[in-house]
Amino acid sequence: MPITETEKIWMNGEMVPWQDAKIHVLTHGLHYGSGVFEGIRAYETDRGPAIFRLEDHIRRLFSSAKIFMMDIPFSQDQVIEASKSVVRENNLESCYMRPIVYLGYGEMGLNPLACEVSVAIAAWPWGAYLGDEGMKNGIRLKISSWQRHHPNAMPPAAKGTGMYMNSSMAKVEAVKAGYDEAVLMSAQGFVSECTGENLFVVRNGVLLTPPTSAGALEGITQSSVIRIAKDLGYEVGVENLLRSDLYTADEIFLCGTAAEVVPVSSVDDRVTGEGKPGEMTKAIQSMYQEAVRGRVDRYKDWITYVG
Ligand code: PPE
Repeated sequence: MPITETEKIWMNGEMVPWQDAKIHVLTHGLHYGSGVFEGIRAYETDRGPAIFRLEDHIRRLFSSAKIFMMDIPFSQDQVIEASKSVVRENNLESCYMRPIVYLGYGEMGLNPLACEVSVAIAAWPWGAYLGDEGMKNGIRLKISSWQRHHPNAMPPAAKGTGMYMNSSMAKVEAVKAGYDEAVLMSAQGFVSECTGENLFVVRNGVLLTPPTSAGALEGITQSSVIRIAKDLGYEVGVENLLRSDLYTADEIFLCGTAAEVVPVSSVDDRVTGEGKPGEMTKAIQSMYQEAVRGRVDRYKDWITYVG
């Protein structure tokens, strides 16, 4: 999806004009994928722009960095304040935000410990990640021939930049085969997640999602969906799912910050339920859209106003 340029990007403590936010070609992160990042959305509310679950995203950014032994030279509070200022200074009503921590220029080779750690935060307006049509009528999934990372090969709990080569290969395979998105299985044979989204299945009226031990990111949207679903009175379980569970599910949807809540219409050409978004999916999708815009009192703790 194309990027819409905004005015300024926060880099290592300073606001830099968009065009000047550059790095050297020998940056460690470019060669070895040594970085961690977050994807965050801000939404228009009746009190101006608000960032959804900002503190939780920044906490995960720091956890990811800890896993890879990257010492972020700012406090979590500083990164939170910087994130708010990026939305403010670019006069954005709503946007997608991309904080990234990466090993910089100056050292080469596989031992990263001497590398300087850089931090940047960009923000730009971004539409429906899997398309408006998919949001409304559902998308077509294909199970990938690529597996999700084994937890002892790459840590699923971390959002490491280099880890996304795996997602990209799965995405390309699915798109070239005529599907919208790929589902990755774990090395142990269980359903893990999609290339940039967690996955939920409805079976016998119960909402189920795979655990992190199946290689899935501990999604922040996933946890929002679990809370919303329970508040709507649905039964929710976190458990391993088999490939066949996807073929026979009554409803399936994906969720993530960029994607939001997206219905699935088929998996490997097996039509999901009636082939159109199911009741639970629609109820959760619409409550999520209200919650992110600060319109639901019980979810106000998820909202950080930037003003
Ligand atoms: N799994 C993966 C692999 C993943 O990348 C994401 C987010 C999720 C699950 C959902 O996590 P959360 O956003 O906390 O609910 N993917 C981000 C990046 C997408 C992209 O770079 O493209 C996102 O949604 O921002």
